[in-house]
Amino acid sequence: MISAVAHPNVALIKYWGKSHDALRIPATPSISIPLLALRTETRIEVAPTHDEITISGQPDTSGRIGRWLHCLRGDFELDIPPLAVRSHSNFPLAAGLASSASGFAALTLAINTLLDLDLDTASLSRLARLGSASAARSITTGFVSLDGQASTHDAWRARKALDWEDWPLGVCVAICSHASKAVSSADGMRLSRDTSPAYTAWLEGNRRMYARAARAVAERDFDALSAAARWSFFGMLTVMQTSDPPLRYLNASTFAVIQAIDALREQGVPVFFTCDAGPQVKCIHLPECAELVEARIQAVPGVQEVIRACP
Ligand code: 2P0
Repeated sequence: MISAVAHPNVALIKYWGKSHDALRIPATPSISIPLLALRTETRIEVAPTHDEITISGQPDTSGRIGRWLHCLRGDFELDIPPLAVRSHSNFPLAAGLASSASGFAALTLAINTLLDLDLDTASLSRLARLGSASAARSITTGFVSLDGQASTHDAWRARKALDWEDWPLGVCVAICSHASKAVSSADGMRLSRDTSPAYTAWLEGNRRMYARAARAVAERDFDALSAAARWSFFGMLTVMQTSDPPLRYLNASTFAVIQAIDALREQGVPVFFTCDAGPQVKCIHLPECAELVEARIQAVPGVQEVIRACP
């Protein structure tokens, strides 16, 4: 039996939209940081006849992992035997906390060990990306970029831009709902690409923000990173809200937390926020103001739980 662990990640520069659906090739590069207190552990062993997949003790009814394994065995010619896969996460699933990222990353790492593939980070991230594009960024920790110059599978891979130890930021997550999302990220992205009049401008602007954020990470410039992340979040939100029908992943508590964080920032506290395809708010801050940020978001009505995800 092989066991592997991966952490979900939160994108500061967002991926929202694909240039190739089946190969999960993003239409825009992204940069993420890990949520180190959140983890998915995946155990695998060879099964007698066919894949048996359970997620938190329940059979995987989505079929998503089975389809990914089928693709690796077929199109990518990996000699993967039938697998018994058991995956457990210590955080709510399908609520915008990137459980598919840590899930596919942990499974990719486990398969790499089981089959003695000895793949490097770039190759592992390409395989994980075929399951869920954000999983490519969970193959390693630290500040991780996912980019590629062309619309080809090989070009799009993750790489570590900076070790976490070199700039260990604080991350607090405000859980604003435990409900599963109504529209999957993949369906939401397709809808945005097909219907949002803001989509092309989003792709162009987000590429510029990616370059700025990469520079900010290299220079450890918190204000510059915050500004790029803010643009990326609101750019993605604009595309979601101008999709037809509009994609509504956030709730009233989400917006209340956003206001609270903006108020702290106006008082000079080094903190910014971002959200994904779910109502949770990830608050990124310099380590010295962890208690202040945590207490402030805990006090927002409707916040159900606050998770200190880093350090
Ligand atoms: C991100 N999200 O960059 C963006 C921001 C959600 C909002 O990556 O279709 O589950 O499996 O590639 O990776 C969530 O999308 O979607 C995501 P697929 P995935 O983190």
